[in-house]
Amino acid sequence: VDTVKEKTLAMIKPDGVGGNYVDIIKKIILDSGFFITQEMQLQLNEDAVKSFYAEHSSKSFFLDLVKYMTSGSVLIMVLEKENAIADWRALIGPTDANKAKVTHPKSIRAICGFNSERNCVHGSDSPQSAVREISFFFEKSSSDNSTVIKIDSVGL
Ligand code: DGI
Repeated sequence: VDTVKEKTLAMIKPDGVGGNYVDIIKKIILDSGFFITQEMQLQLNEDAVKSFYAEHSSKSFFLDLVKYMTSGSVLIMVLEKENAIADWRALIGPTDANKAKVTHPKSIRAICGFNSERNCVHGSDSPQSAVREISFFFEKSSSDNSTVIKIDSVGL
């Protein structure tokens, strides 16, 4: 039986990049059997975050989330392996890092997250989200890249 590789979008958020967690997170990713097929460090601006998190625009925490996500650079990665979407979600743990520390102490959010907002990492939550989020960062036409400021781009 052929194994079908799946892609998901992973992001190390500003507290992860700023807190020097990039190397440890990448080690966990590679040790867990994922391939990092694309990566790019970015400084997101407000429009980019509002568009990326549009489904949360009516939430009370939305403006705080925008402020946090624009507070420093992020590292965006495309991860590839069989069952990548669900496996990456399992590896990062629950949204609330405080809960993660109790219920999933080995999860990435338990290791480097702070609370339900500053939770260190992102992962696509469904196949539809993965397609949308990967194309949000990596497959835009060059005339439509005004929402993010690219710091460094590495195609692995
Ligand atoms: O898919 P997740 O990142 O696990 O969670 P989500 O899609 O429900 O929420 C997206 C992000 O919004 C989450 O990573 C951090 C932020 N967020 C979610 N719930 C809360 C929140 N921020 C605050 N301040 N309070 C919340 O309850």
